[in-house]
Amino acid sequence: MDYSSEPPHSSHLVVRGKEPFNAEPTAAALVEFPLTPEDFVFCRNHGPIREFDPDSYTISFKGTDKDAELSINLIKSLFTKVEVVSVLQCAGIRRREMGNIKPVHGVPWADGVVANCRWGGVRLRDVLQHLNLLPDDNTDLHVCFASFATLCQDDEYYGSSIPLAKATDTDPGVILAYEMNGEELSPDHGGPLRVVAPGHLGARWVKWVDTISISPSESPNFYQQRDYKILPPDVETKEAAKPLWSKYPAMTALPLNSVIGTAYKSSPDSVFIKGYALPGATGQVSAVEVSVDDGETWVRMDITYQEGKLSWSIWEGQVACKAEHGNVWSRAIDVSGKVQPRDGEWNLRGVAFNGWGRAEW
Ligand SMILES: Nc1nc2c(c(=O)[nH]1)N[C@H]1C(S)=C(S)[C@@H](COP(=O)(O)O)O[C@H]1N2
Ligand SMILES: [Mo]
Repeated sequence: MDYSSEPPHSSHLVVRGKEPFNAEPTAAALVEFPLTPEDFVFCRNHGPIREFDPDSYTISFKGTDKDAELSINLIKSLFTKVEVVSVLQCAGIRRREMGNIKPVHGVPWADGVVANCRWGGVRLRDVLQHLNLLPDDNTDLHVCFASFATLCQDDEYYGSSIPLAKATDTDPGVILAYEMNGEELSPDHGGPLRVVAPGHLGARWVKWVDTISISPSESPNFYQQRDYKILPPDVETKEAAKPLWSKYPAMTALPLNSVIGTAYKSSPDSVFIKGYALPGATGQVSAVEVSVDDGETWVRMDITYQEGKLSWSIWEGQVACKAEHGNVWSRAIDVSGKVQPRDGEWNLRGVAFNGWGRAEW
């Protein structure tokens, strides 16, 4: 694959792989910004990054019985612009920690593959409705997103899908985004147009999207069918996984999670702790607690930032503790009362790790 025309990348990221370019900031840097500035947004790629001319960029829409095409300029002018704050996270978040249990396959991500941004664009629902591509009965249909214009490692194109009913929900459903944090979406993050699928793992947020089709089945793409699935913990090799991929469901939401970005001695009697927390499928984070005694007792932290139900939460607080050095754990609790578990469960691909956050001071 040709990596000779990569755009320049942010220098604030720890590079985990050059070709394709995979890089993440530290959690300590991330928690300093409620909205993640572009330079601190991780880059996750399965192939080379391409720059496109927005003036000649078009998207093909394929319905069940007819097709249509729209230029990006037309998309911008025809539909009401919406903005949503939503956290984007890669399924491989905290894979390194899972790798401490047993080796896993994949980019060795720490806890920086997460970004809380304001996405600007149009609702997929509005576009499909305008093109008369939205069937009255959307049950059992899927919407497939593809980028044929970019190459990737495991298939002829990058693709994913989401059940159509979910994607065209108005709360908020899928956004076709051309802006990130009020700026034009950069090539690194999928400009001129990318899928923003709040509540779904990053793998569904197809960058440089150029084809959107309605289909009775999920995307046949590798990244929908043969990856981004949680296999049972006794499946330990690629060979053993082969016959099983088709038997397990594609991942949707990532789990309730929390991570400590900073922990330091703030006075002889106290430790200051700051981190982020991520909502899971059962709703927004309602509390974050930390423990300096292995989970015996928990101290509630203050949530200092949260914007709507799709954003991450930033939290901080002090814990009384005289020890010069020690360990601190964090756990998030959501509106349904669900509590982040102590141990994350191992799986072959190292996805969706969400054991208690941990740091040392
Ligand atoms: N076309 C394309 N879209 C893609 C990918 C890719 O490799 N190619 N990676 C996906 C994955 S796995 C993630 S986590 C997000 C990362 O988005 P970012 O690089 O803007 O952080 O994009 C998704 N969309
Ligand atoms: Mo990802």
